Amino acid sequence: MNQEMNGFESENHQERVQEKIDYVFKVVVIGDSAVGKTQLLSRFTKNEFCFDSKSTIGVEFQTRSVTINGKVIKAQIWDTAGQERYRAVTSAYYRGALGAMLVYDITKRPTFDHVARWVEELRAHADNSIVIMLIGNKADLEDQRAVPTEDAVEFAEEQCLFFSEASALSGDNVDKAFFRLLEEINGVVSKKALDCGHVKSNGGHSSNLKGSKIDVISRADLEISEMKKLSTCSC
Ligand SMILES: Nc1nc2c(ncn2[C@@H]2O[C@H](COP(=O)(O)OP(=O)(O)OP(=O)(O)O)[C@@H](O)[C@H]2O)c(=O)[nH]1
Ligand SMILES: [Mg+2]
Repeated sequence: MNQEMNGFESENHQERVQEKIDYVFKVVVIGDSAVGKTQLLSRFTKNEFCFDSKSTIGVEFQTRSVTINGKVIKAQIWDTAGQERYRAVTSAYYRGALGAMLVYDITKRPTFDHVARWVEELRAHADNSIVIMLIGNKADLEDQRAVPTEDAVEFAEEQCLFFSEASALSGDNVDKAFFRLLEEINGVVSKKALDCGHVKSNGGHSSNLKGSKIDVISRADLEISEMKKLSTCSC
């Protein structure tokens, strides 16, 4: 893991890296209203949390530059309202997105039950190589848990998603989850570039991009750990 991945970067660092950005990765944050999308974004980009956050209206994005495998990557993270009536977007919001944070609230079962619908929306509107990270937010509210971690792990396995529980309030796993997503996007982008080179050099036949791994942050220690490689994964 790069040094920049271990903590929140200073403004100086941000200014320095802005001068030489290798890639800009667009990431969208989706999920039901009030699951904590805006606060996760705020924690990752500004290391801030607001208790009385208002529902997002329209679309906004924030950025944070990080270094992954020696490349300076500017994560441009888009946020919109979870509530249907405020969502003036669909295709435009997803256009060009390389990654998605799909958030539910571990204390509100319906927000997890709706995750399948959000995945469908992603599959319908986003590029099919988009990397998806499922996030069970509000992990600090363990005593109010309504979604067992195992249910989310099972769903993530079925759908070939990365998975993590996190807390925008405490900050637990927020950086780790975003970095994991950005690392994976970086891998996809590098592979695409290689495949393009391959196509150019041999005149055709590049392999399709395939998801290969599920990462899970366990409830016990909230650490990202590698899980089994899925042999049945079809994505
Ligand atoms: N305890 C706890 N509360 C959280 C956490 N994240 C967000 N909240 C609270 O949950 C409420 C909703 O958070 P938002 O970030 O505004 O939710 P949202 O998903 O952006 O909602 P919409 O913009 O309406 O789609 C706020 O009162 C936050 O303070 C968390 O990790 N733990
Ligand atoms: Mg919001």
